[in-house]
Amino acid sequence: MARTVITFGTFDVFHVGHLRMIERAAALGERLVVGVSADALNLRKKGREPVFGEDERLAIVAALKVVDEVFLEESLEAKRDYVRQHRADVLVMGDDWKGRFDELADVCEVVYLPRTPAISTTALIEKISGNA
Ligand code: C2G
Repeated sequence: MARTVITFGTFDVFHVGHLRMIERAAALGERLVVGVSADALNLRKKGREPVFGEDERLAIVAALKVVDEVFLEESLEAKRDYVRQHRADVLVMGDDWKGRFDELADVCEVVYLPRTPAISTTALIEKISGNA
C-alpha cells in the first residue's frame, strides 16, 4: 500500500536545510503532505512574524517536485488531527523536536531526522542584515 508522509515547518527564507528535510521525508513514502505554519502561529510561538507571509511560504513549498499537497498549520497541538485528516502513515520531524510527538505512535510511525548543520533562517537573516 502507498505510504503517505506528513511533515511540518515554517519554511521561512527557504534554504537548502528545508529542501533536504522535505526530500528525505518524501523518500520515506509515495505521497508527501506538508503543513506550513501560519503567520499567527509563528507570532504566538516565536514572538515574531516570518519574513515571508504564509501565502508565499505555502506557494514555495507547493511548487517543489516532491511535494504532493500543502496546508496551513494553525496549531502545534493539532498534529493528531492533521495526521488523521491527511491519512498519514508517517510523521517526519527534525530532531530538534525529538521525543515531542512520540505520543502519536498509536496513529502513525513517528520519525525524527537530523537537521542539516550550520544553516538556519535566523543565521541567514543576521547575515543579510549585516549583523553576522
Ligand atoms: N531543518 C533542517 N535543517 C536546518 C534547518 C531546518 O533539517 N538547518 C528542518 C527542520 O528540522 C524542520 C524543517 O526543516 O523539519 C522546517 O524548519 P523550520 O521552518 O525551522 O520549522 P519549525 O519552525 O521548527 O516548525 O509543527 C512544527 C512547526 O511547523 C514549526
